[in-house]
Amino acid sequence: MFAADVEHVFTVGWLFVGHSCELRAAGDYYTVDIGRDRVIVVRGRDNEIHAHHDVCAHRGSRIVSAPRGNTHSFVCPYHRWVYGLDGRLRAARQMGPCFSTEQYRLAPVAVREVAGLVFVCLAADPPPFEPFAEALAPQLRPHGLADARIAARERYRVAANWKTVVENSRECYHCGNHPEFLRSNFELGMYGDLRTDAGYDAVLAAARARWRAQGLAPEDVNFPDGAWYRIARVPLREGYLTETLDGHTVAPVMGTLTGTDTGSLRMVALPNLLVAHANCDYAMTTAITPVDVGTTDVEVTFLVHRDAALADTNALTAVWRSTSEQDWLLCERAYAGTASRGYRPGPLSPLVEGPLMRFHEWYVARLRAGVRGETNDPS
Ligand code: 3BY
Ligand code: FES
Ligand code: FE
Repeated sequence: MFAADVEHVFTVGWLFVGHSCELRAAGDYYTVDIGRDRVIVVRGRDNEIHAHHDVCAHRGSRIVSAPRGNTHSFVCPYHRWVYGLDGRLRAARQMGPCFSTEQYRLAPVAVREVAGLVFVCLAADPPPFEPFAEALAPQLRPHGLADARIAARERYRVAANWKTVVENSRECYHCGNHPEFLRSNFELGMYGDLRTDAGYDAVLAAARARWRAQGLAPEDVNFPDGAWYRIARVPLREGYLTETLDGHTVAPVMGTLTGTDTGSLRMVALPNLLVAHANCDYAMTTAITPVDVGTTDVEVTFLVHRDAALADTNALTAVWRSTSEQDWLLCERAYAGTASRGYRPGPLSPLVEGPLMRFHEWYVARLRAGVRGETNDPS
């Protein structure tokens, strides 16, 4: 099942791979590993973002050794074939008179950028990206991520299957485990959470009216027609301008936002952008990589205004260091139990675990489409 997940669920559709602000200058690149594939994502001389398989067109060697950096060209360490940033072969030594460099290049990978987030698709015939981009851009662009800078990054190796980690992120039934998160966040308001509260509804309605007045389009997009993404702006608790322990901002207002009254923009892009939050002063993305059946890598990235001078990053990362670590412990315990002989699936709450069921439906549909070879499934 793990091999099938990687082969089908992770290679059929779009995957979040990182931020465009890390690819500011021509030659800036990073690599991402997806199962047995490694993709190089690079800013070309044409100022476009390109993605290539890290596989030499000669005898297949991996080319790049540093996971990120800046380079003029990609030189294969084996026999020194030289590729341009656009993936074209520029030079190959001693290949005889019949050889033409024009016939060879690094195999291209489909890549798209929207409002500073970079996605790739390993499928030969990628599903459409535009519906997602059109839904996300008006909401996220004002937060200025494309021109931000990475202020901090936390990496975790979690002893749990990737689906356990996704399931955990799809419900707030367990949010009592997150005292730091609940300082600024309501426990309600998660898509598919049917708990009602007149106080929350009133706060949300008032916030939406204020956001609309600022031109922050407040319409939520919740996995339309079973699609792979969710985009929603939610209010924070009274007195909290951002998701910090004390509610104070840690950095200047980002992008073209006109003030701090922006709430918190929530994004999910299945299967691997577990969650992203864009607040008025910082943004956070949490991306997962499946390593093996019982291991998942997680990368949490914090972005702030490019010119923000942070004395230290503790105030920026405190809520998420606590919340992430609480979540990984919950996931590890849940995975250990479900992997044991004593496990029988228990009931899910129709009140608060609806989003998990939606994830299960999405996963099964994806897997089925992948197994059948229907790679161009728009969901
Ligand atoms: O990602 C999580 O595990 C939860 C779900 C909702 C809030 N968040 C901290
Ligand atoms: Fe890359 Fe030979 S394998 S140059
Ligand atoms: Fe959690």
